[in-house]
Amino acid sequence: MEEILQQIANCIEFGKTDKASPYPPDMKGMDGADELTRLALDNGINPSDILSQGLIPGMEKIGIKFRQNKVFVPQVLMSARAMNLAMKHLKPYFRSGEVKRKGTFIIGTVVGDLHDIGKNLVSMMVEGNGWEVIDLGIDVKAEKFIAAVREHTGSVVGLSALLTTTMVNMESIVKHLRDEVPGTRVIIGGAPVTEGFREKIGADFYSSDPQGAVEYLNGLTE
Ligand code: B1M
Repeated sequence: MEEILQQIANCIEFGKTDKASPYPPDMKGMDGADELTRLALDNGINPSDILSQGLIPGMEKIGIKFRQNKVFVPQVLMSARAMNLAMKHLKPYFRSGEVKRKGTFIIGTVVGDLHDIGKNLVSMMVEGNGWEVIDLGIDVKAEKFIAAVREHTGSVVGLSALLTTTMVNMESIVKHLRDEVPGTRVIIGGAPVTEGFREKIGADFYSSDPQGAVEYLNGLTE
């Protein structure tokens, strides 16, 4: 059992989606995350173990390598694709409640801002670490964040911005969230955002990369 979970973790880490994929070259012809997750379930391995001992360790490793500049956006996207294929097999167990998520994370790029590549990476990394992610997309107004938090009580909110002209919109979103749904935790990030800015607007956490957001979220569950 441990061996197959280790193989799944490797597929996630190295972006081996399925047998047909020629990437990475040294895993060509081998089963990928898709086949191995199906095989693990067919062999009676608990879906929670597949998540916690296969998918999550693989995503953690790629997150750390990305932080250390040992891999770049394309590799992370391949890992996320492998993770999505594995997740497809686990979805029924999430729906039935047999596999529990760590919590819900609502993310969006703030109003006025159309950049979504960084936001998508954060979203994939957080999902791969066992959280349910509700991605509100780009150009998201405070009202939409508030409605989502009301629908998913206790969720954590993530705000992304790439422009100096739109990061300022984070301030009013945080303020509205504080007024409307007190106690909601807010993480902010994006190239122009800084720790000093976080302090100024009163958000709970600033992360310069996806891994920091994952570590903060996981810390909330301890
Ligand atoms: Co835009 N753009 N852009 N652009 N664009 C930048 C950001 C810019 C720095 C380019 C430049 O001038 N050198 C500049 C901003 C200047 C500033 O404000 N300081 C700029 C500009 C000016 C503009 C327009 C105004 C251009 C124009 O039309 N005149 C316009 C604005 C449109 C709008 O949003 N209203 C515009 C448009 C676009 C495109 C649509 C063409 C395209 C976006 C496509 C898309 O996202 N789907 C685009 C792109 C691609 C860029 C650059 C080239 C790349 C951004 C990117 O995706 N980086 C960018 C220049 C650059 O960075 N080299 C630029 C890769 C991504 C992985 O990094 O998003 O930083 P990033 O995410 C990181 C971290 O920041 C962090 O994790 C990610 C992974 O490490 N992170 C979080 C992000 N969100 C987080 C949230 C968290 C935690 C961490 O917690 C919640």
